[in-house]
Amino acid sequence: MKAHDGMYIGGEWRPAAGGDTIAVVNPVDEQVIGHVPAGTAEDIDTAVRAARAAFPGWAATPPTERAAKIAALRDVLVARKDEIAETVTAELGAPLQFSQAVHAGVPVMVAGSYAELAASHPFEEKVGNSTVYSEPVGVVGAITPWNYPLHQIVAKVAPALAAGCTVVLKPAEDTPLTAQLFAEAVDEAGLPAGVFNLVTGLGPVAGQALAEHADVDLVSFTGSTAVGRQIGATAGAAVKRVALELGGKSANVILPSADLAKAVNVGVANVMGNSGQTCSAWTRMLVHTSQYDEAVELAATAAAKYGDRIGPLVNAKQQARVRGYIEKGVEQGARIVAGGPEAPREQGYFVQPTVFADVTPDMAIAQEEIFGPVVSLIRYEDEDDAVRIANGTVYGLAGAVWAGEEAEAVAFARRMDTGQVDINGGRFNPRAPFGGYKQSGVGRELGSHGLSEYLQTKSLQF
Ligand code: TXE
Repeated sequence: MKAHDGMYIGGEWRPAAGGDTIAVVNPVDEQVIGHVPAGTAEDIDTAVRAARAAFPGWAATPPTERAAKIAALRDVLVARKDEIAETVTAELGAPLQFSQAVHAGVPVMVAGSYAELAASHPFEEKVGNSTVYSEPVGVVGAITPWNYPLHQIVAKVAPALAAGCTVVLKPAEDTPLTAQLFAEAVDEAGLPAGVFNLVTGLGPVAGQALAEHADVDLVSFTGSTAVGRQIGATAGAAVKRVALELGGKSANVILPSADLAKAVNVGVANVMGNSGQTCSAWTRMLVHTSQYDEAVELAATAAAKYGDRIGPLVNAKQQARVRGYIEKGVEQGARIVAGGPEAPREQGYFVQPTVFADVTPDMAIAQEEIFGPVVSLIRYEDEDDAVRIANGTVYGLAGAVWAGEEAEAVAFARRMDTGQVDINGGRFNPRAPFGGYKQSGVGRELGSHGLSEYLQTKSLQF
């Protein structure tokens, strides 16, 4: 079990300077399951100072030694995976099996990939008559959301550490217990004091203080577009590096040659996983007009099977937001074929797995990120029409294409304005860059592209 309930700064556990705490709630039964410190600007400043003090030593640590520490961190995440899964389930509400496989499993893959990349990355390269050094950017302020509590942390902290940066993390206030577990893992792995620091607290207080801190060299943020815009503006004014991973409205394009039943079933599963709280979820299913009615039936049947098998949303605000979108869909003329806006249980922040038919591209449910278990089926006339619809939102984070032949799907995917596309289902690759075109964000996470975010280059000419 997690041993600490404080913040982790400079290798020590402590309460917030102001002494306040935030309650953590289990979204299944709405019971308070713990309290964490409500950090303020003062705590952020203490943590940034600790990270700054640790920076020269960590930056000068040979990459292979940094790699060994990240590998040790991965090993602790493996050893404590049951605890991680239970903690995510307690504060996010995800079914335990999903927490074990995804919430605890994926961060191990990502940490493992950065242990390898830290050891193999060319931090020094000869380019003609120059030597190019990749050097760490400095102190990183990482602000993470609650939807994948540990993955979001590891996807920022592991590459930052691999690069030689030091970090101050402000995790989401809904899921801070997982972040405390992560800090324990860092401590257990033997990372030097101050290399990683955790400040729990509210977004507009601790998060904003971190984003605005003059001695933070790079802010890496994942969350809502509204906050991302603000953080980008602050970073722009200070001329500092920023990485933003924001919302999505990804298209799942089913071409007529595809295995329709498989594409629809996997497509529905993709949205229902994590109760739809996934920025890359394929929330718009694009189906050729000749197969539309059949796809609607398949999707309705698939969604109905989820009934009780999905977890709640993270909090009452998200539940209200998603139910509001379902009502708006009906108002704007879309047809519910599974689920609906009514809450399925009296207790907990549950929303019914919902499928909309007769969705047109201009509707709010086809344009805006809902972040719940809601999938919209949109019909297209021909391939050009499908491309127009797929690209017709302000977002461009992910997507999927299904076709009889891979080459046909690839040709379509190349026409999509989006950062990642799964071909005939795809498989997660921790080394594949992940990030957005258009308003889905700036920068990439994962793999060597993710590592580069935390590096700056210096070239010496001879
Ligand atoms: O996000 P917030 P919310 C989208 C999704 C969701 C919506 C709202 O559509 O429905 O955003 O979610 C911190 N300065 N995504 O309200 O507020 C906050 O404490 C600095 C997509 O939960 O953006 C938390 O740590 N930081 C997404 C983090 O920002 C601030 C994942 C995210 O919270 C801050 C989550 C401020 N002023 C939501 N205000 C994805 N891309 O995966 C808040 N924060």
